[in-house]
Amino acid sequence: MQLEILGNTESVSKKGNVLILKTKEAEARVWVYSQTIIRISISKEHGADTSFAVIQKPSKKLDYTESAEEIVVTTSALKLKITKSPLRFGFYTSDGKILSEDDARFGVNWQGARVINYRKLYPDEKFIGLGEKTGNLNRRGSSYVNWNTDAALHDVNTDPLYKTFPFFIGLHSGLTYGLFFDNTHKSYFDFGATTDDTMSWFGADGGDMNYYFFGAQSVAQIIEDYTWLTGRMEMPPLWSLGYQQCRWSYASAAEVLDIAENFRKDKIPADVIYCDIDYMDGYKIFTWNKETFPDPKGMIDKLKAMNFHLVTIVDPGIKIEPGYKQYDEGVANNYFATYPNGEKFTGSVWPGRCHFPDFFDDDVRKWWGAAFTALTEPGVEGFWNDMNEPAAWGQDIPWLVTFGDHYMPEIRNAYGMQMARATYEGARKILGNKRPFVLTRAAYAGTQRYSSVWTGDNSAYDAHMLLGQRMVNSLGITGMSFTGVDIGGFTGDPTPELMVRWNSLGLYTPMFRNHAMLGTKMREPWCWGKENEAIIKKDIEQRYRLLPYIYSSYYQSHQTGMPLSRTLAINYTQDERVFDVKYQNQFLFGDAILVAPVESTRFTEDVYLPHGEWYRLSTGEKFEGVKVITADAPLTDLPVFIKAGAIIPMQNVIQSTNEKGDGILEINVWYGREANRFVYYEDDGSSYDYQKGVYYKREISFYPVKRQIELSMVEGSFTSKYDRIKLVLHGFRAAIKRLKVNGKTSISAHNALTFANGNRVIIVTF
Ligand code: MIG
Repeated sequence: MQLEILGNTESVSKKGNVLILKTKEAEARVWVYSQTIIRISISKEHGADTSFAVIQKPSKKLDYTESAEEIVVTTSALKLKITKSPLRFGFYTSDGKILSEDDARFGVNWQGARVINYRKLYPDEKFIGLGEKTGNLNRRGSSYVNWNTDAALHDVNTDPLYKTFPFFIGLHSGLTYGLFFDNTHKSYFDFGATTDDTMSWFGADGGDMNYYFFGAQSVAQIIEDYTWLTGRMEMPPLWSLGYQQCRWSYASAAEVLDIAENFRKDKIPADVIYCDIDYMDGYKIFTWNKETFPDPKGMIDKLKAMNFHLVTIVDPGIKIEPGYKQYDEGVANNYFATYPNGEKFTGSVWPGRCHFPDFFDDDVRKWWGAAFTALTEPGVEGFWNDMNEPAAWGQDIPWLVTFGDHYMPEIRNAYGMQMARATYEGARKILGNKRPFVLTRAAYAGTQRYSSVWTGDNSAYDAHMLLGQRMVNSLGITGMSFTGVDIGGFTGDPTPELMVRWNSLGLYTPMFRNHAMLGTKMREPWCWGKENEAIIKKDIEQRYRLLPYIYSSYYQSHQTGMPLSRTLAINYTQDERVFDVKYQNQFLFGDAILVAPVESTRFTEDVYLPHGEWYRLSTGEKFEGVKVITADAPLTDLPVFIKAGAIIPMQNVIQSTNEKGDGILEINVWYGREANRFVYYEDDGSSYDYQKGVYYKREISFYPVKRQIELSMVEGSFTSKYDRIKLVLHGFRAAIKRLKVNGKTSISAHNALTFANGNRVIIVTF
């Protein structure tokens, strides 16, 4: 195999907004995307410039200076120093601090078709990111492969898994940078995993050395930039944020209805129930089993009457069976993946021998999307995409399989994303102004535009619960905010303690779904004895209490890409202790709720509270930050802390998001020394009218020195579903002095104070 290292620059030119540098081996192109984002693409043979992930175009401007030795590309925030001989790239802050640079010796090189970038590794450098990966929060010392895989039975070290997010953030010398390697081939990341401590590297089996460098000086800003580049999620349907109950499988309509009824009978809030593969006729996609689900519409109507939404699974494999609509149409139109000789590729999955739609093709996506009427007509609004790595029985799919012009190895990692896209676009069209819920197992960078994700087949043991939380936190770094794990663990049977504990953590997961594998014990909240059911119920109720806060936090994801579940590395980047393996699973849920996951066998836990002051949610006890505390952690009370100054809107317990509740929006404020604000957001929770200004948004601010709370004017034309606001003040030693509503009205708050549950309460009617 030939090794070629990028050599000396032979020519430099600028064509419009792209700077072009040629060496004997290849051509490097440089674009500025924003003041903090620069793209470099190095290729021996630049082809069409396409991306599944990126939705932005480069800026029209590129400023650079050139000397005999180097070229410097400058933005207001960054300097890219390009050394000409040999051609090497180094990124600096505008004031000249080095962020990241090529290894001077090896830089970019090729080993055959494989393209690699060796980069200098700094002694204190840490790495976070790559989305759904096993291992520690700090990925220093680890290496990973991206090759979307049906990783059934994966353990806490398995790699690769289902998804590909070739984006990481590097941290060193008090600085931050990000790097997105936009390449769908099998790819590799090595964060200093070898004993050579001088280099980190990444590369791919083929394609171009095509990456985006992010130079913003905070993790939050880098996430904002990355999601500007690759897109952000739309507002999710509110019902999908409620409790979701799933199982492989509820075997009949009667069982589905029975489960739903049980939630209502036991007054356990829930919004969603799922049909896994057994609802279909012989696992044929877009069909219903006539015996077990004879009247889907009748069933769904009954579910709707109980305020339940139904989500159904779809797999990519289309059964080979003449007479089956999807098969006939797929064959007639050549919609399936083939071998190079045009023969259709056949693989076996649940339905038996199958062909696989080429989701990379526009027509195929349209055809697939339109087929969802079989599900939407009876009333399904949620679509669960499984097996889309793609998976078939056996270890692998022949690498000869072609999708259009591409062999599978070139684009396998984007197949699941394109299936989710087809599903989303189809459902979007059919449902008109209604928001679909899409959930996918396989994904590539940018999938947040189409779908939520879950972490696949986890297992019912503690280490997997903790791993799942790290994965959710890590997915958040890579633009995926709407994420979840199978609560309880897919494989195996959790102990009652694990089930209760996992559920108490699950309520603080962006997607709150209980799911279990075929053959495991039943998992629903009432399967664990009366006492445990009561705890589970209370925790699910807490989820519903928090929905106004959760929904507002999703608005942040929609606006800025900031995820719901935030590793502490986002806000406390320079604090070494948040990377300590002991505390690495802790996270902020939204702006202000710190959650410390605890194994089900431990009833006290060391918790690291970062900078600031913190209140234990359950007791009101206050703690100084930058300290480790030992927290009680009985199964009834997961250690959850509220940041001083926090503003958290809540509502009363409702049984589903369809219920109006008591009409009171409860704004909870925890006293803190620093001023704080929270953007409260609400809309109809189900349509796209919010994109036309039909929303309700106001800023809630707390000023400790003035002892003032302010509710700003409302922005948007939506009428809030709450007709009263109640302020609940926690940890205030003295009353607030002033309450300012809508900018103008300023009233003295003293007289309005009453006491309830030890907290001072003001009721404001507007
Ligand atoms: O071969 O549809 O990860 O959530 O329950 C297994 C059955 C196929 C794998 C998914 C899991 C789902 C299961 N599926």
